[in-house]
Amino acid sequence: MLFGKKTHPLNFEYGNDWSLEKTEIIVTGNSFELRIQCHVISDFCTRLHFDNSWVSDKHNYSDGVVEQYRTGSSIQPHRHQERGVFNTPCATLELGPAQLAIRMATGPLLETVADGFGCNGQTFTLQFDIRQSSGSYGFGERTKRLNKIGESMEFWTVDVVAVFPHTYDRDDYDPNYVAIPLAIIKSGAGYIGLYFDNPGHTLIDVGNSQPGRLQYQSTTGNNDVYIIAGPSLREVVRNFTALTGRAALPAPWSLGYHQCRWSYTSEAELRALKEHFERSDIPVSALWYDIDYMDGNRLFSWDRESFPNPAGFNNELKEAGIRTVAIIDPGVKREPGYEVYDSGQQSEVFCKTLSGRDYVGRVWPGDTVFPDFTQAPAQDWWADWLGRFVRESRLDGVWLDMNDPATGYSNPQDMRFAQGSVAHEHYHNQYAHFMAKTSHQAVTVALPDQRPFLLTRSGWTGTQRYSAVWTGDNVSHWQHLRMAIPCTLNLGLSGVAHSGPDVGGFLGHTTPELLIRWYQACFLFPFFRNHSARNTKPQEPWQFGEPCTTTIRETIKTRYRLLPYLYSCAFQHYLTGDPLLRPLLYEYDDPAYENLDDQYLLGDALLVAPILTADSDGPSVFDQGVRKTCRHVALPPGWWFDLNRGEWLSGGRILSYAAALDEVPLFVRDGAIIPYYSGPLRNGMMDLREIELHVFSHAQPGQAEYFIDDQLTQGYARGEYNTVAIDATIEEDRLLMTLTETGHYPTDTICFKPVWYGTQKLRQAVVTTNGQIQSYELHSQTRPWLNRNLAVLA
Ligand code: MIG
Repeated sequence: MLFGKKTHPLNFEYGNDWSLEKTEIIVTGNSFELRIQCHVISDFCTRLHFDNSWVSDKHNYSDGVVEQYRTGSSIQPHRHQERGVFNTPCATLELGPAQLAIRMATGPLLETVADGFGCNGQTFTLQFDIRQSSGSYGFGERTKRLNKIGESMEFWTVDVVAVFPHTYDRDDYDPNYVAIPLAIIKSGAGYIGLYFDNPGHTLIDVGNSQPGRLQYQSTTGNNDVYIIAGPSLREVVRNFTALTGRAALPAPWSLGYHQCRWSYTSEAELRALKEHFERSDIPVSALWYDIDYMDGNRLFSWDRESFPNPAGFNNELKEAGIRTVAIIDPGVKREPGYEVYDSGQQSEVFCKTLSGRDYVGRVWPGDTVFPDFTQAPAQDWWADWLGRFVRESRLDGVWLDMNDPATGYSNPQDMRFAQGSVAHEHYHNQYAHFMAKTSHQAVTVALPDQRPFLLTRSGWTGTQRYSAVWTGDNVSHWQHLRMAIPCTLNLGLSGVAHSGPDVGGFLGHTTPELLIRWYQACFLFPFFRNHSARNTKPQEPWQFGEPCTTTIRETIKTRYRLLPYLYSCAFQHYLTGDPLLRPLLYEYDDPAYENLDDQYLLGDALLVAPILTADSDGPSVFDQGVRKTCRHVALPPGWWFDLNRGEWLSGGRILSYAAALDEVPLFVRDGAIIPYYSGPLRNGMMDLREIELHVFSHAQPGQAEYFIDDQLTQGYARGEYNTVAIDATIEEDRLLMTLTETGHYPTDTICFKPVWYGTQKLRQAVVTTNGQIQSYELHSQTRPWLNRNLAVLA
């Protein structure tokens, strides 16, 4: 596959005539016929189907859209002047022989250029006029900036390091591990989502080769284009995640801090690691097994010399509040006599070549074969092996790697599906997706009524239904640290709400300053894991001694203190599709924020503006003998509480902010109520039945929503949870809080204690929980935030 090449717009042929049929508009060119149908998917979504006469396999292999939205009622077109028109609840679509105009019921209009769609054989293009557009987002996992205007992006999942070895320490490679062909376009006053549901090789050029023109191209298959209503960015994302699914609620431990390395190679090393965490007073929720736990890289095996009793050891860790996750690659060692291989071969579960041989790649175990996760026999076989392995080893989660799929020097195109009957390209981008889907099912069965935790490297639209994503092999470079923010933000806008980078950087050697800044930049990311490659400088939190260890410890602890908030953001994602991590644009639709990607919001209340440059790259200042690095912080309108200085700042402006090495510019919105855990911290063990409600109220009354469930089982999915509406106001010198719990979970299972951050001196707090009144005398105390103790009234 040659990346970076596309069909020149002048090499397409465009339609020159059109006619109407019952449920189709038929466009003809000299060399092709396009039959265009329109389906109402829901009130918020309309689908256009382009059936190209050159495409022989007309089946859409995509598993991106959830079942419920795959069928729709087809719409009859009518003639209006020179155009064929489809009227649907969310949009009116007007078609000419080569033009399409999309008029959203919510206002925005998107039109193609004069030669707007056409074909070159199987290759298909749609080209929109985006001269009026100043922002474009989504596109899944990407390098570079948040706003993709001016970029060209390909959708073909790759093992980045294997494909771009020489460009890899830069930040401009494309494609990436995950492929999600979603373009969110700001058009005039509103946003429109276009989801191109074609799992083959596609690309979207957003004004890169021709400014003002968005070009979509697909090289195989027919195209289903889902048009998704806004008009706000929030509504597009909510609607897109309704269409393609949302992440289930995570187990709280998976929202904790994770420690990984390629590789911890023995039980003794892991035990020492656990003891080091405890000795350093740094909580950790999970330790990870990279490939070296296996016996010769054979799946579902342990190197028994180094790991004599994995189940016993994993249980021992669990008792100390530490979970374990093991890496699972798809490649099965091609070795007659190895049970996993033999049984797979007998059941014919491996991908085949055109001639019907088992397709062979070359990865860690040597020659390897690859399960065909798209087919039921392989799904059952995998569920059996993986389920048994997870259960018997007492693992808590699985880490799916190399599923791009990485095949070494072996050409992946030779890998076919369904006993060789389906060409590679139909499932290439979905290999990881089906691996995640199958593994998710396996773990759900193996650990009944728990919450499966999976992490995958590659993925397709909708993979968030099964797994979290990490953004693959980054480098210990400042550029890669900066890139982590826009990349994670765009993943969130593309439906993948649970993701994060390797903290500290995977390849290359990190430095103390870079490591600290990386922890600070990512300590509130949905997935928070330090991971590094073999032969690199170790980068566990204590590796650089003091004062690094203390700074990192407090950063990690603050993550745990905010775990109830992270959990409620995850709950909100499950219910609405709102990502946990959001660009400012998500909450404040201001042109000033269209390109802003060096700061972000967690939920709608916390603003994080980390230091992303080395102090030596300045600008820096000396403040009372302490060296501080400066940056600009855009504070949206209203008042914000500065969690480093403990003071209220007025927003609607850009601040210059200086932060010492142990500081992260962190602000809370006026009117926010943040649930905070102030109990003891030991690894992943937290008793979340006692929660503090930190009320940040200056000019606005406080308001928030909290969710209560068992945090353990799938009960919430059956409706067993409560929503708590929280209000806070001031009356003279009293803080009045009202908590109203509704839902299908027992009430009063959690004790909420108020903590006050306002400017006013208060004497008392009166908390009314479901009608029960309790009052608290408020006394001055402190609460830890990063490396500061802030004075509060509690
Ligand atoms: O070829 O399992 O992205 O996180 O440590 C490298 C070893 C294979 C790539 C993953 C990385 C992991 C590594 N894997």
